[in-house]
Parts: sequence; structure tokens; C-alpha cells
Amino acid sequence: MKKKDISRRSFLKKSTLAVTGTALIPSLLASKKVSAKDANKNKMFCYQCEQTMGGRGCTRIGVCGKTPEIAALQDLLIHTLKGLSIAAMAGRKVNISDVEVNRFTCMAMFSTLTNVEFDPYRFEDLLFQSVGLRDRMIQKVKAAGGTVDTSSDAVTLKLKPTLDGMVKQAKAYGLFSDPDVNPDIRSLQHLLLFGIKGMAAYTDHAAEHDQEDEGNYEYVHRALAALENKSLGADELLALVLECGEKNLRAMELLSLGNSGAYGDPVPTPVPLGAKKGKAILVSGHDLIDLEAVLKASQGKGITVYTHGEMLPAHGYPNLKARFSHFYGHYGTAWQHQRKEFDKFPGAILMTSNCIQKPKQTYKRNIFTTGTVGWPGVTHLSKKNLQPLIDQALELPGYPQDQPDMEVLVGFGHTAVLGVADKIVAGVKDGSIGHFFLVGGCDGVKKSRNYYTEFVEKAPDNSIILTLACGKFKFFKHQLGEINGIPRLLDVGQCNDSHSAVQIAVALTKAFDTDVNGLPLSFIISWYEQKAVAVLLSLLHLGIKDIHLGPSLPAFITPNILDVLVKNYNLTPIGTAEGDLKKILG
Ligand code: FSO
Ligand code: SF4
Repeated sequence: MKKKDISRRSFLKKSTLAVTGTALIPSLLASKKVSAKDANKNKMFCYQCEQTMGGRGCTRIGVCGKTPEIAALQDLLIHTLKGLSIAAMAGRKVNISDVEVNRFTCMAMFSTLTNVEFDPYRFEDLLFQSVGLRDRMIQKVKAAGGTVDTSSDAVTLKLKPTLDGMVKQAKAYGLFSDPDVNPDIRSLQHLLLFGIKGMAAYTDHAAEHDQEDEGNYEYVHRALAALENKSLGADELLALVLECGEKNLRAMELLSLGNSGAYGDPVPTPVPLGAKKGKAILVSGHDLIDLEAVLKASQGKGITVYTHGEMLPAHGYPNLKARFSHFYGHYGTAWQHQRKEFDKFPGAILMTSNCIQKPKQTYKRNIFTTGTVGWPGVTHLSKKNLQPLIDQALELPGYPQDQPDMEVLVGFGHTAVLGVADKIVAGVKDGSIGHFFLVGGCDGVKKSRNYYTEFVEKAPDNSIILTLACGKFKFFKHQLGEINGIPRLLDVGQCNDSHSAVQIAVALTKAFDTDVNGLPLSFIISWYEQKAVAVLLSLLHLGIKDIHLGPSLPAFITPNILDVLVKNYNLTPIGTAEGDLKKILG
């Protein structure tokens, strides 16, 4: 691989911060939270998520269970996708945009997210598809009279024929394989890479509904190709990072249109947390189309279908709830408790997307995967043939009797919330509603995430809590009461529904004739994986300031890049719930 060295001088000379217009602080060159030397010495292979080892990077085995070999195959896949992207961009110059290439790029990026695909053979398959599509695109470009820049070996690389060979081959393309890259440039490159991953996941979900935007595909290819351009400076990378936020907003809008188009706008719906006597299937992950396929396949078979984790908000979609009487309730909490929860579930389980955890032997036969998610030894199903899942559910005992429990309310997407906009506006005006908090994002293992529970518990009685994503499981059973008939705890949906939260904020700005930073609305965000990175970039793109982010800051953000985010957006690490509430409410 040809690599251009980024000398300190050229970096300093070229860079200015487009966001502030100020000259790039020379100290930008001094940051080294995770130096390439340290990373390579410690055989650090991944630091893309919040639970990364020691807050720095995973070494012998990922905290998520990812092996260095799988990480290597993911790195190699991303490298080939950069080559495919260079070819795809050359294609656009001669008016070729290939649907298969566009969709494949996003699906393959999605497979490299935290807790998605752990099966090496699946990566082998994706790698061969990636270079196959790249070479086909190069031929198409040539046939149309165009040219493809072959100066990067991402465009010319030939895969080794065996998995072992590919793992060795991947060494040149790891996150830290170029020790000469300035740490802050690397930090921006990785912020961009992880943001694209998150956006690609939403794009992939939306494409299943045929909701696509050529502008978004063009961006994914342009940004991936830019990551192969080793001479890009801080300004260009920062611009691409913020554009990722913009394009991710569009990706989430497309997904929202797809889900609402297929299943109706979510409506407030009570969801039983108990169980019904009889055979059972549990559906986890984010993919509503997969859930619908399960509901169709299990209809009339005496099986009750439950949701788990991020699938909870699916109960709010009228065209799912009304069509399937065996679509009943919700079981369990967030992804990190699944080993304990799945172990006790008396039926079959389907994972439709992240976050899968290493299955215990006790339930390995009962769990299946579909779509981008996979685990070695776990049967992977096509949504067109879910029969093995149905058969397993019928073989397992199910619930011996009804198990009544409490209900929780879901379905407060933007349509439902804006349906009571007049009450909300009146409540703010007469002081009965003092503040809105969006307490949302991912859940995770760390004890420090209890901050979010405490925050919700200590928020004043005249505040409304909007929540979304799996972080809600920290407090989803809390009875917070109502203000003027509006529940104080409003579940906006999955992390995929962040667009709905943005719609609510935009509508409030219109009602109060102010900008989003002038609203009595604060963002208290918990992050874990790369979709959350993309959502955070969308919030920054919207100019939202004072976001409180936790439980810890990303290992891939150097102190100097953090400084840029703090100076421009007042991005704030969470402190204590009490202290932060005091600061926010004044
Ligand atoms: Fe959670 Fe996992 Fe939805 Fe993430 S289940 S952590 S941001 O993958 O996707 O919120
Ligand atoms: Fe570690 Fe997270 Fe990477 Fe898994 S995804 S290897 S836990 S940094």
C-alpha cells in the first residue's frame, strides 16, 4: 500500500478549523490518548465502542467477544470497501450508480458494527463479494469511457484464497497499522469511519423498505474513498464528519418513512410485561420487517410472539398490532442482560440485528439469527424461511401458565407527541411543564450508567422525559405520573427513531419561535456503539449545544479533537445527576 506521510509541517500549514474559522491550535499535534506505538505494542485491535478494554482498546479478545481474527477480517473488508467506493465514485463520473453496489456497501459496513457479525465464514463471503463488485464496477467504468484511479491498493488488492491468509493479509490495514499518521488526524478518520458505519446500518434498514437516496449512497462512497486519501487534512475530515451527521439524519428519516409507510405511525400502546400460557417466540434487535415475517410465519400455530430489547417499540405500530392477535408482550430488558434472560425464556429466539452476545450452550439450540447478525454455530435463517424457528418454538415447553405483570406505554413518536402539541405549548406557557429532557441512547454494562436512572428519578416533577433506544431499560418501568394528562415518561422508540425526537424538537422551535438551543430541552445521551456515534453527529449537524454525553468519552477521540467539540458545541461529559440537573435548570 502506498502511504503518504502526513508531515507535521504540512498539517499545520493546511489546517484551519472550518467550524470556528480559527487557526488550528498547534497543540492539536500533541495529543496521544492512544498512540499507534502503544496500540501496536499491546496488539490493540479495536476501540470502536464504549466498553472497549480499559477505555483504551481491546487487545487479546474483545470485551464483546470479538476475536483479533474477526477484527482483522472486518478491517480487510473495510479496506476492500474503500476500493469499491473509489470505483463507485469513478462510476458516478460516467453516470453509473449501481444499486447492488450501493446496497452491498452499506450492508457490509453494518456487519462490522459492534455486536453484529461474529462468523468468519460470513466475512469470507462478504470479502469475495466486495472485490467481485469492485472489479465489475471497474469494467463498467472502463466500458463507459471512464477511468478508475488505481494508486491505492484498495482498488487492486487480490484476496488470499484462505481465511488464514486473509487474516495475515489484513495486518496492513488495521486501525493502527500506519504509525506515522498524526494522532488527531487518525482520531478524525476513525470518528468518520465509525460514523459512516452507524449511518450505513440505518441506510441498510431503510433500503429493506426500498427507501433510498442516491445522495446518501454517493456520500458513503465519497467518504470511504476519502479515507484512502492519506493527504486529507483536519478541515476536510471535519467537514466530512459533520456531513455524516447530515446524511445520517436523512437515513433515519428514510427509515422512519419506511416503517411508518409499512406499519402506520406509532400510537400510544400499553405493552404487557407478563406472559401468556403456551408456546413462545422472542424477537430481539431492530428489524421490524423481520418481526413481521415471524408474525406471519407463526400465525395460527398456537405460538405467542414477544419482543426483547430494542424491539419493544414495535408494539406501537398499529399495522403490526392490529393484524396479529398473537403479537402479545415484551420480555426482558437491554442487550447486555440477554445471556441471563434468554437462558430463562421457554421458547425460540430470533436476533434480527445488534446486539448479540455469545450464546450460552444452554440456549444455543434455541437461538437463531437473520439479516446482518450472526454467531458461529448459531443457525442463520433467511426471513423467507423461518420454519426452523417455528419448529423449535413448538418443540420447547413454552409458558406453563399465564404470568400477569405490569404494562409499559410505548408509541410516542413525533406524530403522537405532536398530536398533543397544544397541551404541551399551554403547559409550558402556564408553567406546569418546566423542562424537557431527552434521556436516550444505549444501555451497557458499566455501573456508571446508573447516572441515567438517577437523572430520571431526580428530574423535577414538572419535567417531561423523552426517551429512546435501549438505554430506556434503566427506567422504563418507573411510574413518573402525568402532567395535564400527558405521561411524564414518553417512549419515542428505538435508537432508529432518533429522527422522531428531532421532529419533536423542530416542532417545538416553531411553537415557541426560537431555535433548538433556546428551548427548555436538554439532551442527556448515553452511547455504546457506532449507530450512537452517527446519531451524535446528526445532533451536532443540527447545531445542538450542551449535549451531555456519557458514560465515558470515546477512546478514539483525542483530547484535541474533544477540545474542538467542546469549543464549538459545548459537548459536555456527564457529571453527577444532581450536579448536572442543577447546572441545567439553573
Ligand atoms: Fe442498543 Fe445495541 Fe439500538 Fe445500539 S441494542 S446498543 S445504539 O446496538 O442500536 O440502542
Ligand atoms: Fe472491543 Fe468494542 Fe471493538 Fe468489541 S467492538 S472489540 S468490545 S472495542
